[in-house]
Amino acid sequence: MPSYKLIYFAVRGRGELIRLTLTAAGQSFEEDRITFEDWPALKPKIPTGQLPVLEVDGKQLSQSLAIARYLAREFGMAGKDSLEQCLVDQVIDTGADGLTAFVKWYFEKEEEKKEEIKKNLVETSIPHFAKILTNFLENSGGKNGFFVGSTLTLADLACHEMFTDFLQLNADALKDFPKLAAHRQKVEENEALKAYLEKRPESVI
Ligand SMILES: N[C@@H](CCC(=O)N[C@@H](CS)C(=O)NCC(=O)O)C(=O)O
Repeated sequence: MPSYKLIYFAVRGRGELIRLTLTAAGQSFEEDRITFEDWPALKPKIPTGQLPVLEVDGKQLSQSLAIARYLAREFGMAGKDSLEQCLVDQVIDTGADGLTAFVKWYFEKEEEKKEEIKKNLVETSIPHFAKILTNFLENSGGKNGFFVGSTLTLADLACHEMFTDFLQLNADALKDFPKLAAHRQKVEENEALKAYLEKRPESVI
């Protein structure tokens, strides 16, 4: 088994899907949590000048979703054939759209604009994403409450991670989406994830 080291900041952000995947696979990994003070000195030494980077036996991999998909393939969490992989990917890419919307709120400095973005997320975007994901959950052929296939895939982790963001803006975001609420619970019943989530440091993003 290769050795894994995740280099990222001390937030969930674009590193968390990688952490969740390694955790769900029962794979131990080292972490280098970079402080914002140390980042400018490290940045020029990183292939893309951005994090996360995953070192696999010392080889540096970039791009969070490429890394997460690579790990999912390694650990049998990517879908069993190319159709299933697409059904998993459509959830991952929806999660990426959700993160893009969420970071707009997170990084907005001006209070009035920030409130406006939040209102739009809570009233429009979050229910929109929840409808899309409910549709995927109902129509991707998943069994046992999972999106795809009958075991946990990257799709389940991506959906969980997306709503970790959204539930901070509206604790009732899943109230009208009982299948997604049950799905969230199902993911949290995974023993390895449960232990990880209980100890995970609080992080808005
Ligand atoms: N598409 C890249 C985006 C990476 C990215 O935006 N990284 C941010 C943190 S989430 C970063 O390194 N920011 C610091 C910088 O650009 O100097 C990925 O998904 O890995």
